[in-house]
Amino acid sequence: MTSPPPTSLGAEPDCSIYTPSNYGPTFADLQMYGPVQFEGTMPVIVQRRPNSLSSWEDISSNFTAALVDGVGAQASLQQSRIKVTGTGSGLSQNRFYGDYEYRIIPRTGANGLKCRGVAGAPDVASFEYRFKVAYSCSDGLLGVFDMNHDHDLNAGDLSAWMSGPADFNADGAANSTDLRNLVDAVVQYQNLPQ
Ligand SMILES: [Ca+2]
Ligand SMILES: [Ca+2]
Repeated sequence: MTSPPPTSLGAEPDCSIYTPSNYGPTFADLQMYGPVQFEGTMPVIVQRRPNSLSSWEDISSNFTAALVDGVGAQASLQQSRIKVTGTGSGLSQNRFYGDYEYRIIPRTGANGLKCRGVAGAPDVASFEYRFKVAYSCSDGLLGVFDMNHDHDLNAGDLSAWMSGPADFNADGAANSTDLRNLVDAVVQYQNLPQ
């Protein structure tokens, strides 16, 4: 996985490049700020959608989660990382399949993600990890921001947004923040090597 400059998508911007020959990563690692614990097999919810105009599809049943130690700068944080691995059947079910946008959010309640070593083991603070698995960075940007579906990102998409504003960062409001995300995406797209 390579990490080109982030898009302005969501709270956790990311742009991952995968080639058609490997279809997407089979797991995602989520490093927490401290040790965590959970009951059951899936303390997070995994959702995907083909583009920003589509509804999220819950695909949590295609994945299982394991608790692992931190690595690198977080090596001292034991049992602080959640490894979410695809276990479904078939290429589009056993991995983070290409050309979808994903989001991972913690469950709450009995099978939720809890703070380990904290009195009462409360739920972790809510978070939303979002990423797009695309065959190229340009495709990733197009998939989310190509408002007028002409396979280009330019001023036409800004006009289309003005006519029908979209909520890119999923905060429930289509407003100037989303417009700024779109402008950033247009600039980034125009600057990509062609
Ligand atoms: Ca367009
Ligand atoms: Ca918004």
